[in-house]
Amino acid sequence: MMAQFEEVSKQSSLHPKPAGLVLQYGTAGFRTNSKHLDHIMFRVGLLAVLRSKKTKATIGIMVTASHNPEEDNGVKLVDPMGEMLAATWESYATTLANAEQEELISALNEIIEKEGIDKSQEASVFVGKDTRSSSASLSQAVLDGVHALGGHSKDYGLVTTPQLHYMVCCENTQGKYGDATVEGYYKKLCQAFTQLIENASNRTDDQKHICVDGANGIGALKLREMMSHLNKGLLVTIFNDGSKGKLNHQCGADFVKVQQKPPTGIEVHPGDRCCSFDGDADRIVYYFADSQQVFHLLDGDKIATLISTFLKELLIQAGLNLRIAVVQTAYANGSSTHYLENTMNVTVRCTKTGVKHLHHAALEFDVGVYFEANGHGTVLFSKAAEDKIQQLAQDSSIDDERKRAALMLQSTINVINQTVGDALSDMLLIEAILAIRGMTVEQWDRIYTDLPNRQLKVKVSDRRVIDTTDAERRAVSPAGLQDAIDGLVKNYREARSFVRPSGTEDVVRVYAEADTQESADALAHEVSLAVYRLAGGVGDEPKPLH
Ligand code: NG1
Ligand code: ZN
Repeated sequence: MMAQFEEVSKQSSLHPKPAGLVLQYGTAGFRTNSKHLDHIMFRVGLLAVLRSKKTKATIGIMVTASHNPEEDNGVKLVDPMGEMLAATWESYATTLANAEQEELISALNEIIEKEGIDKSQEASVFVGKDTRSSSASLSQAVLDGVHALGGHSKDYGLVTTPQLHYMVCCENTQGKYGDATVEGYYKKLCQAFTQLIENASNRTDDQKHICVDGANGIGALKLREMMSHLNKGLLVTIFNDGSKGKLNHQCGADFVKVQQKPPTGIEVHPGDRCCSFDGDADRIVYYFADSQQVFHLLDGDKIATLISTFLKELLIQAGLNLRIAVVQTAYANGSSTHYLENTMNVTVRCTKTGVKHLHHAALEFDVGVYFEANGHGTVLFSKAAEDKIQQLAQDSSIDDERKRAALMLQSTINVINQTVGDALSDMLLIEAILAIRGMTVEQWDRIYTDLPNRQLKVKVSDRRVIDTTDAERRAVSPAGLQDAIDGLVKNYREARSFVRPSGTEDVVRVYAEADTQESADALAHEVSLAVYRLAGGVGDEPKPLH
C-alpha cells in the first residue's frame, strides 16, 4: 500500500488541483465548467476504489453533466445496487476533492481508517461517459485515479447514465438483474416491451410512431442502437441526434419542461406523439400539439399518473394485495396530487428535491412509483412484490384474466430500470401502456388538467440563507420570507408557491401555480421580488414576465 500511495502522489501531480478551487458533491455529484474538473475526476477514481473495497462490490462512475450546457461536465458515483452514492460518502468526496495536493494521502488514509477498509481487498470500478467533448479526457482522468490506487476498471465508453447504473447492478447481482453489457440491456428491455405489446390489439403504423428529441446527446445514439432490437414494435424518428446541433441547446427535456414549448430541431405536427430526453438520458417528457397548434406538455407527473394507474389496475386484476404509492416533490403539479389522492385513491408522498430522496421514499412500498415533475423517475418493486408476481405468473390454477395481469406485471418489472430514472426504459413502458390501453396522447393528457405554473430563478449573494422545511414547501429563514409568500399566495385562486436554494446551480428557485397562467406568472414574479429583497438579491431586480 505504501508503494500504492507513492503512485497516487506521483499520478496526482499530473492531475493538479487549481489553487483555491472548492467544489461540493451535491445532488448531482460534482458539476461545473469542464476545465475545472480534471483533478476531481482523478480523485473520484480514487474514492471509487475505496468504496469498492468497503462494499466488496463493483462501483460505477459516470462522467456527465446531464442537462447542463456542453461546456460543463460532472461526475457521479454509483453504489453497488445501482443506487446513488451513500450520503456519508458524499462528504468524503467533497473532502478529497478539496484537499490540497500534499494533503491527499492523509485524506485517503483518514477515510480508510474511519471506514475500517481492508486495503488488500480487490477493487472494481465501471466507468461510463456522455458525448460532451470534454468527456473523453475526463473519463481518462477517472481511470488514472482508479489504476493509481490499484483498482480494476471496465470502461463502457459512451453510455447513458441509467445504462451505467444497470451495468453496476447486473454485475453485483451476478447477472440476476441482467447481463452487464449494452446488448444485455437492450435485450432485457426490448423483450419485455415486445411481451407487453402482445396485449395491444392491432396497432396502425401511426399509432406505433413516436418523434424523439435526443437533446443532441447520448440518448439519441443509444436509442438508435436499441431500435434494431424492437422488431418494428415501435417506429421512431429521432431529432436532435447530435449530427448538427449543440448538446442541450434549445432542446432536451429540461428546456421543454422549463420553457413549456417544443424544442428547436423538431416540427411538432398535430397528432404526432413526441418526447424529449435530457443530455444523459435519465429524464423524459412527452408533448404534442393539438389541432389548434396549442402545445401540451406531459411531464413527470403525468407519466407517474399513467404508470401508477396502469399498475394499480393490474394489481387488482391479478388479485394481489400490494401497497402502491406515488412519490413526488414540491414541484409536482397540484392537479396531479389531487387526482392521484382523490380520484385514484393512491397514496402520495412528497419528498425533498433530488432523486435519492424520492428513491428512498419509494422503497417503503411494495410498488413505489417515483417521478420528479422534470421527468426523472422510475418504479421500484419490493422483493416480496416481485416474488408474489413471479409466483402468480407461473401458477397454472388461476383464471386467464389473473394470469394475463400477472404476466403483464412481470414484463413491466423487466422493462423498467429500477436502478434509476431512465428515458429509454420509461419511454418503452409509456409506449406499451398507451398501446395496451389504445390511448392517444390527447386522451392521456385529459386525465387531469395541469394548473398553470411558472418556475423562475433569482440570484442572491448566498443562497444558503434560505432554509426550508416540510419537504421544501416552507421557508424557515430568512425571517419574514415565508410570511411574505403566504401573503402573496392569498391574492390568487388555487395558488401555491415555494422557494428553495438550488442544489445544482447558484440560484434560488421560485415555483408558483395558480388558476390562470397570468396569475401563476404574476405570483412567481412577486415571490421572486420577495426573495430578492429579503434574501440578498444581486444584480437587477426581477422584472415582471409580461
Ligand atoms: P436543483 O438545481 O436542486 O433544483 C435540479 C432539479 C432536480 C434534480 C437535480 C439533479 C428541478 C426543479 N430541480 O435540482 O429535480 O433533477 O437538478 O439533476 O427540476
Ligand atoms: Zn440527466
